[in-house]
Formats: sequence, C-alpha cells, structure tokens
Amino acid sequence: MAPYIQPNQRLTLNNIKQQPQKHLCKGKVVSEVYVEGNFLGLPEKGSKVDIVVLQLPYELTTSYGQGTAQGPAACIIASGQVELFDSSLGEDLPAGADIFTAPEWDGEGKSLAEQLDNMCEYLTPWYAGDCFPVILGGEHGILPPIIRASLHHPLVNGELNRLTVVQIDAHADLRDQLDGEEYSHACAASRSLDLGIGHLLQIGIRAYSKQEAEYIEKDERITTFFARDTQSPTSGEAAWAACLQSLRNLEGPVHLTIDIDGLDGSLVPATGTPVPGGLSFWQATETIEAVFSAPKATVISVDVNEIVAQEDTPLTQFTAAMLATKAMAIHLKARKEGRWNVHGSQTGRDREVKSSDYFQQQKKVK
Ligand SMILES: [Mn+2]
Repeated sequence: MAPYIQPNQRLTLNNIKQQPQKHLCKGKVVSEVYVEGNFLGLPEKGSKVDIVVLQLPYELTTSYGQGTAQGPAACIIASGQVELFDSSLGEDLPAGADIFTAPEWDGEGKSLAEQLDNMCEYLTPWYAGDCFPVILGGEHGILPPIIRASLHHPLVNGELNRLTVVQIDAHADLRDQLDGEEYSHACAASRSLDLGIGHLLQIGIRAYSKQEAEYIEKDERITTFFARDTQSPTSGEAAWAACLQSLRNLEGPVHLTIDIDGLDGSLVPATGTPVPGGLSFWQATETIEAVFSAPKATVISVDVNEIVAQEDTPLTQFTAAMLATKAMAIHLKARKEGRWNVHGSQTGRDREVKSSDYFQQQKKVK
C-alpha cells in the first residue's frame, strides 16, 4: 500500500488523494456540503468569524521524529471524518457559529527568530477578542509566539501575568536549552514563563530531567500533575480528581496548549516523541471540559501541537482533530452559557498585520 504521504513530500490539499468528500454516518451521507481545506469540511457562510482555525506548519527543532510541518494540513483532512455532533453541546457543529479556516502560515523567515516573529504576526490579528483561535501545530516551539500574540487579547491587555497556560504534555518542556537552542520545543514552557505568564498548570508529565524536576519544585508559578500519579492503577482516581478540581479553580484568561504526546503513545504513535503511560482520550476530554467550565476563568485560545501525519493509519492526526473539535464544541457551549463574551467589535476575515521584531530583538540582546 502506498504510504499516506510520500517521504519529504509537502502535504498540501492538492497532493493528498484520500480526500473525504462528505460526512458519513454509518454509510449514510448526512451532510452534502463538504468544503475541502476547511476544518470539519464546514462551509463558511458570511464574513463573520466566531472561531478561527490557524495552522502553523512549523518544524525546526523536533529532536526525535519528524513531519510536524505536515501535521496541521493532515489534521484538517482527518477532521473530515470527525462526527459533527457533540453530546455535551447537544447539537451538530458549527451550531450556528461561523468557523473560518484561515490560510496556513507561510513558514517564512531567514532565521529562527524571524520565523517566531512571523508566527506572532500571523497570530496576533486573531487575538482581538472577537473570535476564538484554534491553532494547529507544528512542533511545540509555536508556544512562545502564541503567548506573545495573546498579549493583545483584551483580557490579557498587555499583562501576561494575568494569563494561565494549561499544558497537556508528556514532557515538562522546562529546559533552559536543547542542543544549544533556547527556542527548542523542549523549552516551550520555560520561554513562556520567561515571557511573564502568571501560572503554568501541567498535566500528563512523565519525561523530564532532574533540572526540570527542580524547576517545578522551586517555582511557585508551576503546578504539575505527573502522569505517575494521575495514571497510577492504585491511587490514580484521587489524583485525577484533584487535577480536575485545580482546573475548575482557575481564574482569569487561560490558554490551553495540547501537545498530543501528553496522551498515551498508543493514541498518537506518529507524533515526534510518543511516550507510554500517558492520558487516555477521555482524560484529555475531561481536561478540556474542566478548564472551559471553570466559573472564574475564560479560555481565550487553544492549540493542538506536535501533530504528525501518520502513514499507515490516520490515527495520530485523527486524534488531534477530535481534540480540536472537542475544544471548539466546548467553547461554543461556554458561549451559549454566557461564560465567553465577545470583546470589541467583529472585524471579519481580513485583518491588519502589524510587524513584530520581538524575538529578533531578544536574540540580539543575548
Ligand atoms: Mn511539548
């Protein structure tokens, strides 16, 4: 059988043959309209944007596997097979919302710092507060530009210490550098703390260095729920309940970053560094539901990263698509229940891009 994607072939919507054409339910076509290239294949109605799907096909520093640059496009293709009905929302997506799949980030930049700034420029217009960004990555190195863009969200309003980052991940990502690179995916959480976020809540962590363990121990901004506790066959239930309670107790704006390797490696075998002993799919779902239902917190954006197109079966990208869909559905539920409000006025699809040289300046300072 031909591989899903040829090695070194850039996955684009034109060179993928296995395009789902219609939503199928037990062999029956339930939706005639399937728009290629759109998340869930959903048609776009007007120029209004309630949810924007942003794609960061970024790969630079993945240490073990490769293929994260093709992940977002593979995830969008896989999303064509995700059911539109969400039982918690109680209706079919898009549930009256306008979901806009934006063109993917162009990947340009002559240096890593320039690429990070370009990602920041691509993301920032969608942090105006009038819509909900769902970002597909790309390796976890996308997190610092996301955090930098979130500065512009009205609930953050230039003060990143208001922001909590909830991180689902196998790895702590708290290294100071990896192979000399401080913007490696292995440093995503450290760089976010350096940017000034107020709180980091980690879930699923099971691969980390002694230095990272010490960082977690000493820094009061970090709360870590280790997989060895939440997944324990004897005491896991209590640890998991405590984790969900911490999520429900969050306050203020929250960004949810889902590194798919936080899930058990069996669910995401193609991701850069799959690790056994991770979260079940239902624990990831409960995490999403808990953080979005926190009465004093507002989830301002979500990213699903380290997606790699699996070749023999689309399981990895399909799992990622299921999580992104769940986040969208639960976000719409929060809107319905009055826990997410539009800030500012709707500015539609065409947005002004302001240039960023933050990361280039940071590199110069060092
Ligand atoms: Mn990570």
